[in-house]
Amino acid sequence: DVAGLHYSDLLPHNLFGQAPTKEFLLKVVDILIDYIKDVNDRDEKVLHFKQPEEMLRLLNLDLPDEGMPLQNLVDDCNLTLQHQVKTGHPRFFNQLSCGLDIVSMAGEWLTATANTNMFTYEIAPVFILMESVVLSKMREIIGWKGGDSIFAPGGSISNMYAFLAARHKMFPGYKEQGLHSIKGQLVMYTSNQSHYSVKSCASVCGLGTDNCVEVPSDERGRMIPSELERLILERKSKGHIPFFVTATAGTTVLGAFDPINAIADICEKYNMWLHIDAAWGGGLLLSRKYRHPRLDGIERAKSVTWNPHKLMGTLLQCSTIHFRDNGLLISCNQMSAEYLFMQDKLYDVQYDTGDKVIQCGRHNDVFKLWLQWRAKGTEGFEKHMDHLMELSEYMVEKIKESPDKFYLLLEPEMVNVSFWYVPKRLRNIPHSPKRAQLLGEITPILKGKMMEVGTLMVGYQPLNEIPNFFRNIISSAAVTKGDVDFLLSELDRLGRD
Ligand code: ABU
Repeated sequence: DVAGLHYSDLLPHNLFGQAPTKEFLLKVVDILIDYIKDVNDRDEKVLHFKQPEEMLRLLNLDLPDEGMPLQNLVDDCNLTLQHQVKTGHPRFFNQLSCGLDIVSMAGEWLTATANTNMFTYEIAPVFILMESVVLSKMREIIGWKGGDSIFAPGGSISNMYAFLAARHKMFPGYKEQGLHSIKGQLVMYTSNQSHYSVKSCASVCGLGTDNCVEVPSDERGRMIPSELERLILERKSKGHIPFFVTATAGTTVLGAFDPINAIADICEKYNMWLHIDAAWGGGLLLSRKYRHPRLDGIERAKSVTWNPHKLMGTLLQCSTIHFRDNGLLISCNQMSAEYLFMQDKLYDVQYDTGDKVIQCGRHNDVFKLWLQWRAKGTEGFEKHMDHLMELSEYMVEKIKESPDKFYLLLEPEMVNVSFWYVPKRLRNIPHSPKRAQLLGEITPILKGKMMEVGTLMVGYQPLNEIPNFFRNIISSAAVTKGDVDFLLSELDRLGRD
């Protein structure tokens, strides 16, 4: 019992604090283990939705002047998880990152306990070596020998690292002299289905969003290479400098794969840097069955973003950026802070990876992935990818078996299944833009019901001219065919007129 105990009773404040520290931590771990049990219990709800005002009334989030007893903290932990959406629940289909991999989670616990910063070998010797092993394995899977990589805080920042390295390689004077060293307007290209971080990078890095050209995509959401070439020539004719293309391997909404080889041919022709944003689809590199033809040609890119916290199920966050050439990251980002990256240390300072990045403090994102990889093996990841893809194929089949109740928007290339639920009153009438608009109006209403009932969660969004539709994601190892059956029947139950 921790009643009556306070922060000051714990280590390191209390020299004899081992027993109360253990007691407190075991109480917290009990809560975590209960939560893990609930996450995996299909009789438990995915969420207990409350409006923010009601949530604020239920919780006491005040920061007191005087510290509270440890029992209050244990209660806080309990209450926090009670109100958390169970993203690891087998009926959570809402986000690209979901599931709760137990080994990866254990890794995250250890990471928190080690509580180290990832800038120097000096203070993170084992984790720095692990990064090197894991990242070179990932580059080998991409199809490269050598190269360099780094863990970054999310796919958006990983994409930005690619942009920075590309600009540095092609315009090395930028680092010291800034924008004025480049005589002409730089232009970057990406498809109109790509992640918004690409456009954001144009804004943050001084190009302006007008110089991030959106290339049209085909009916399945894949960049049209002839359009890319047309738009490159259009800007060249204005004297601009097209230099960077981001192709997407697994778009956020449709899960589409841009045709990498055709895009690589164009990049080579015009001497442009090809970056692949495979934050979402990169996991399929681990599947011999599904990586082809989707990721064919990825080895021709100069940089690749790949987020293990998505398809691979590693705990958030775990994002990586890989470069075909070695030496670029350090040359681009090195600031040689003398207080951290001294050159006369006891060991080979090449292991001080912190000078390769634009941040200083860097979270340890490798251990949970390394531990998970040890547990599953590369073959285990391959089985996981094949399983997710097969389940998605099963869902598509089931949707096609009920064309009156569900409208499949397109044959997916990945685990994103895009569809409308069709209520009774809209069945048996031919599909038309008007009917699509009505289905689009129903979608958020149905999502609202889903959240109020709490039995499942599926995301929705509009896409260009397409009104709101459901985007179902199967990227959690917890999902079974039974859960897919439940999802469709529950949607039908909630969607009854
Ligand atoms: N970075 C894209 C994540 C979007 C999603 O989970 O839906």
